Amino acid sequence: MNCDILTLFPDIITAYLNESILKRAQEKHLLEVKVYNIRDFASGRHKVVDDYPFGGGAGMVIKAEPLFKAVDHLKKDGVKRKVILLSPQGKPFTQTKAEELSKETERLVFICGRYEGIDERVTASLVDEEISAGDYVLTGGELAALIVIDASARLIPGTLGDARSAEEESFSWGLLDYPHFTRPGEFEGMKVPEVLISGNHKEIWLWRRKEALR
Ligand code: 4H7
Repeated sequence: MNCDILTLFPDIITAYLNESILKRAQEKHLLEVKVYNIRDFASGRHKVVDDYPFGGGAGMVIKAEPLFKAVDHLKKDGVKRKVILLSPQGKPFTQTKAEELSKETERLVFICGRYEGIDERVTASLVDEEISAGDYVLTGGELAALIVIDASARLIPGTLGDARSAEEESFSWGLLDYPHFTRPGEFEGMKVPEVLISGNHKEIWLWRRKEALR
């Protein structure tokens, strides 16, 4: 997976991506993420990225120009890219979509909006796909982009350290998980189910499936 992220708050993105599983995926070159500050593509001495919307209304909107310039800059290498906007209007993100993106060979550009949103001409002429992380409003698109990248990248073969966790995740109980227990076998009077302590592999497997579907 190859991603370019356009944001006004690059630190939010790097803070999350430079930890744990996603950090390792990048080290293994299974995931490549480049983060760009939209402000670096704004013109003028003050590098203004937002403006009042035509027709009034509360708040500011990200201007079209810096976003077009940023995408133009990325496309200078002649490589085709799919431009994705994270927005509450987008198509709801699902595990199926994550699987699709994990196999995507085209480079992906994620645009993270802020303020009241972005100039509609960006959505209309620059954006190929609009995705929503869920039916709620966020302060910015950064959290939504991280959700989409996190859920997708962990499905790239080789990303999860333990091959078994990838296998178990894609197992027949689908998105459902079963309860997990760690030592001690009894904690403040609460016991680990007997089958997990003394059961054989098949019994444990049946118990987990039953619990996942409960
Ligand atoms: C694009 C357009 C994604 C991005 C508008 C982004 C929820 C999601 C944003 C907006 C997002 C999601 C700006 C409209 C903030 C609302 C208060 C950024 N919110 N916003 N306004 N569900 N916000 O994926």
